[in-house]
Amino acid sequence: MTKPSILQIGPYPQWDEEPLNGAFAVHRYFEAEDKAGFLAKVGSEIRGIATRGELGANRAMIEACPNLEIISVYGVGFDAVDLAACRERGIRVTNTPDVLTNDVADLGVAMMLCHSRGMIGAETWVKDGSWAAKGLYPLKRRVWGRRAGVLGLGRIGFEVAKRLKGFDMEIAYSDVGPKSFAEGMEFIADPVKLAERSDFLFVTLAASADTRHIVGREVIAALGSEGMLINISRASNIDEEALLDALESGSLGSAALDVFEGEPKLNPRFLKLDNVLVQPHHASGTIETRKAMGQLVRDNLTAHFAGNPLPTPVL
Ligand code: 8YV
Repeated sequence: MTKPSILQIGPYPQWDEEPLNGAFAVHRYFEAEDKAGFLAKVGSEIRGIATRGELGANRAMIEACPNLEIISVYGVGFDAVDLAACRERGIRVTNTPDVLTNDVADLGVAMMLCHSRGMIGAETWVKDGSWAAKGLYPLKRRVWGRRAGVLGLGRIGFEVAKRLKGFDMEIAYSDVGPKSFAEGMEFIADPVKLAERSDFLFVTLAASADTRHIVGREVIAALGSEGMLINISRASNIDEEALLDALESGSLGSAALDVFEGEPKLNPRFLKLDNVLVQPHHASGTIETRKAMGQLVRDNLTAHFAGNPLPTPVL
């Protein structure tokens, strides 16, 4: 039996490459120098796309593959897949929810702790001899007992909130409506009001056209000069220009960010700031979780080509 042809949009760890190549005829898009030429050559063979959360598949790519049946996303976020183009042609879409939830929540909380307590600067203080030469490290801000806001109480937001309870924090959240499972958390519909009463604001919303720049100038101003913004969702949820302006002027206290517009290239303004903690979009980046994500990408493709129900369908 001939193996179904797959277009692979970005690299995966070796432990995924081997089984993927075993089960499918894999065309490595990310290695092609002339991407358009590559697509023109292999496009008609392609029945599946294996991509990554942040890379997705746009309309031009989907159109270049007239026999495409399924897009399997290595990530929970599918905002970079053109769903309208998929719907028009009945193309199935899958993602990798649940398996990454705890790791993403862990990194969000770790970023809050690390940044609030100034741990990166503190390490430099030790290693560059400042401790011995200058003495005590400047005092930083407490985490426990303060007020946290969670913008988007989905799977990841809920796990963030659960962890924050362990720090005796006062937790509130915004979502499309109150959630029955949000015990001990205050529901505040308006993100501006949520930011106003929060010391730490976690952005844990699934990104879509509707949530674009939901954290805009008003929310950032409401969080204020003592507040910290933590983003473990997608850059598009935040107005990055407004964020940079506020971090530069000090009207926002600080930010801890795992995602950026145009990543992996960052706006160079971020690199000059001491009040921002930057991370390379690795909230799901543990060996355990990435293995589970890779397995789910393959399980979805395998189920589709065997005519079985998809384990984690989006469309
Ligand atoms: C990436 C993610 O997919 O889950 C998501 O939506 O963005 C991440 O898990 C991951 O970095 C692999 O590319």
